[in-house]
Amino acid sequence: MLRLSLLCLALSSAMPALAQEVVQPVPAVAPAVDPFATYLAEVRTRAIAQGVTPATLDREFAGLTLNQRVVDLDRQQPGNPQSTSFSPFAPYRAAHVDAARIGRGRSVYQAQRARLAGIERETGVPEEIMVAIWGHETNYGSYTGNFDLIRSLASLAFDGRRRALFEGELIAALKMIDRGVPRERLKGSWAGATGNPQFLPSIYLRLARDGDGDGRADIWNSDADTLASIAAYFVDAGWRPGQPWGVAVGVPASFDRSAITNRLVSPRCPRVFERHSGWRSIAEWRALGIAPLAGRWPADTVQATLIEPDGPGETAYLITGNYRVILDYNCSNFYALSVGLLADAVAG
Ligand SMILES: [Ca+2]
Repeated sequence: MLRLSLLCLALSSAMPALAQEVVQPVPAVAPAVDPFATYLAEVRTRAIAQGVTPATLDREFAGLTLNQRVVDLDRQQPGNPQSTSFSPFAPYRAAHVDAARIGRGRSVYQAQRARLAGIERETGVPEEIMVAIWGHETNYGSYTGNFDLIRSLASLAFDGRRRALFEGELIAALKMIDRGVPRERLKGSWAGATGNPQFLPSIYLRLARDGDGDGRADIWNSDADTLASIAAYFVDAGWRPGQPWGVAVGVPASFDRSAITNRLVSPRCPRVFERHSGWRSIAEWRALGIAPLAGRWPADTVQATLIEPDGPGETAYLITGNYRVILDYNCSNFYALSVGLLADAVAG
């Protein structure tokens, strides 16, 4: 009831002409207007314009309150473009590509082998890459997040630091409910990612797939739907079948890094891309003295950039266009390297 009255207040404040027609004594103290409820009333209008049903909005916004915790978590996100130092990759790798995650990945790989092979035949996305994404996102489905998505996204949109992003995702989540996804299934990370592959709602609407043929894309409970959806994401992001994500390489001590500098500034997560060298073919890298440490050496014509995540003298990687597809899933060099290395370990 309290929520309903606040919503009415918000609505009336947005419609002064209507309010004037109601003859009421002026209260001595102006009633407190809940800015969150006012904002939800604005979102309601925009969501209806995008096709969300009023009944869904009435039901899902009733009693909705701001979750200050997700706002605090969002504000703790790193955002220091002035800093020029980078933390080393090795400790991250030790924590994320550990024996437990590799072992569990191999079990999943074996258990899902027929299904994975079928999806790879159809999409060109390697079996072990699908497994590694699943492993990285939710430890193969063992934790998918428990935040109520509607509340988190509404809170983050209201906070406004990235309003366009989060309001769009809030409206996409409401569309999911209109499509029949129950609200109680819409749980996830504080930032709105949900299910085994941790898709944002807009990604779900665009790319979630029904892999087991029951007519629903159930990325929360169905392994088949989860893997088919991850593959659909990779196809959409431009995965090139037959190319590795990258290879571990050794760099000669005398290597002249000034000759391979990348002078382009990426419009998208520039801090991630500025750590990559310029592009060269594998044949050119070989001519420069770069040597593979193990595994497959891509074909001579494949284009790759060099990244030295632990600095000179440590293991480096030649990374291909497919590495950038992994970055599309989550724009972090540590994430993409770990996914690639976990995939190699699972398949190896
Ligand atoms: Ca299904």
